[in-house]
Amino acid sequence: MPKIDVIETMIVDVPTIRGHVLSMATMRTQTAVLVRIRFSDGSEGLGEGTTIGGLSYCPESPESIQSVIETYIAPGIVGLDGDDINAVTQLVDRMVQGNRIAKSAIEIALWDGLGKRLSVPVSQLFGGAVHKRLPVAWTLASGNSDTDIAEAEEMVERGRHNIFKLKIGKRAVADDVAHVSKIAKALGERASIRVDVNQAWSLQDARWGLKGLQEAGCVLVEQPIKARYRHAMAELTAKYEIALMADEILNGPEDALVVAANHCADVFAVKVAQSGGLKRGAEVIAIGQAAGLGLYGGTMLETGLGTSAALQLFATVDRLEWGTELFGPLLLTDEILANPIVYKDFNVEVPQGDGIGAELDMDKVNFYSRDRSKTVRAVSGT
Ligand code: MUC
Ligand code: MG
Repeated sequence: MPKIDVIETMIVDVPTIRGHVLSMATMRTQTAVLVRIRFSDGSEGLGEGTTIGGLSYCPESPESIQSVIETYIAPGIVGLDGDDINAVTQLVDRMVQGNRIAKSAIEIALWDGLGKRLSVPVSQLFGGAVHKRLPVAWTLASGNSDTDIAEAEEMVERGRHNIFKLKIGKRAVADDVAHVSKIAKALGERASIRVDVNQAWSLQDARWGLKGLQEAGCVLVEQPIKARYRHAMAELTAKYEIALMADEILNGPEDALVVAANHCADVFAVKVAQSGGLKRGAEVIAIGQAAGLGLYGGTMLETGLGTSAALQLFATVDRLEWGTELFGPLLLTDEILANPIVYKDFNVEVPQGDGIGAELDMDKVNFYSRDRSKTVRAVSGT
């Protein structure tokens, strides 16, 4: 029995290639929490739990994710059988309320360890991959329309992306609509244009915003208003042709059920971390499929590690009608994987190795690591 022996966490701060201007924060660095589980048979599993913009996106921060793992999760699961992922995650759910990103980091490391021990990719453990590559969007968020157009032109030219998500919600609605319209006109038929408001609008703003966006040729709007305004989300979904995508409202299968049952969205942005792990992510997907909603492979702007894990799951999904946005590693100035994910022909390739298919470049990890790596050791008798 491969027991969970040692759980290590590391926080890495990696600069972004430019300021990433979101309605609630401007990112100049991405902070990822990496997890390594060492098992008693010598095998290892890697995981990642990452959020966006410190505490500005959701109630978990990189520091809370690390602290929850070290203080509450690790001591409770050290010594358990690493192959029994359901037993471990069900225990974690009883010990720890909420904190989905922390739970996800551990759960990914458990799947990675199991896949490596069985010499299969994690996608195989979820029934098998049906895609080798998936369409991948890029986010335009420089804060300037002309810079965004130049960036998008270059991406299209290089064959890297032709789906663009524009981050809006910081300016007045009319200015945002003008910004989107300018970019949509410049790119024309060569690209699909979507926006993410990250909850910044009031319902009144959203009524004008959605009208303007659909006239500008934008095909999808993500989380325009606060997640708690479910009825308003339903009103907007019913009233406009432009597809409405649920993001911050969607924290796991329970929320997915509520969103689907109340017609609060046309599309689910499925995020592994926000769902609480790969299995919970699969449950969100199943609810979306059962409700006839569109699916989109979302990101928390993870490094290549979390991105590889998400690819293992999304590769198993019949149809991701809206593609994915698994470009996280490309937003960073440096690569922390020894085997970087391949992006080409407007697609991201699904890593082929065992487990999640990602190996860390430890020199890079140590270089970007905060000066505080901790280890929780197994107690005797386990
Ligand atoms: C979000 O809210 O969807 C995903 C892509 C990106 O640029 O930011 C994230 C967060
Ligand atoms: Mg979003």
